[in-house]
Amino acid sequence: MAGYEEEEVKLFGAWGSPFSSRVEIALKMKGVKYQLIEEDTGNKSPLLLKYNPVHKKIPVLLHNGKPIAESIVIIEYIDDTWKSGTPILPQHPHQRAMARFWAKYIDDKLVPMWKSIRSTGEEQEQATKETEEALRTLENELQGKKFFGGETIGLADIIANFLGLWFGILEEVCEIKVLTQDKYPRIHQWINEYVESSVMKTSLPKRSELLSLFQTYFKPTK
Ligand SMILES: N[C@@H](CCC(=O)N[C@@H](CS)C(=O)NCC(=O)O)C(=O)O
Repeated sequence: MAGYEEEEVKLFGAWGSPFSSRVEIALKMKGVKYQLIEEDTGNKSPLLLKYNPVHKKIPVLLHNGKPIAESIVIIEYIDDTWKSGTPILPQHPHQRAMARFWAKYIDDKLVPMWKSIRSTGEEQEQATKETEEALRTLENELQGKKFFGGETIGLADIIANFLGLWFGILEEVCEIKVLTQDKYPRIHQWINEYVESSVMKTSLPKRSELLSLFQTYFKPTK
């Protein structure tokens, strides 16, 4: 849309981060041009610390010099700011509330598991149990639906980005299997629809490259 090209949109992120990827997906859904500033989370830049002094984490969106942190907040900001492209949240207040509800559930219950799933012994058992409980809930939620957002990808789907690509990679690296096809057929179907969708084909990092990254950084010491 006219004028958008003149705007300054910078994303402080990292190509292998599912959180950073969420924001890239939202920007691509809206057709917003942006510059990705690759951060090293082990050696954060002064600018990242300046723009996200509270959490000191990526992603941070810088729009015309104004920073916004936290991926869910950033995605809602993107949806509110750019009316071009594909809407991310529905219009109806109840549907908007439901989208936010599931986005929060996925963020709270599933995403923290990617760290603990790498642990061993009792800790891993507990983490796996909690992950399975969350997966069962999501499996139920997908009944009769293509995406968490219904017929199209919405906020909750983007927040479940980790489940779409990263989860399987972590299972492979950690040599565990939680997300089995027989227990979670709808989630498997969702993953296929998600990664094959046109926006994800141009937004998600390459699986083989992510796998190498996690093999390097996340392989548990045995
Ligand atoms: N709740 C945050 C989570 C972001 C996050 O965990 N970012 C990680 C990279 S994947 C990070 O910056 N870690 C650096 C640190 O924890 O110091 C969001 O949704 O944006």
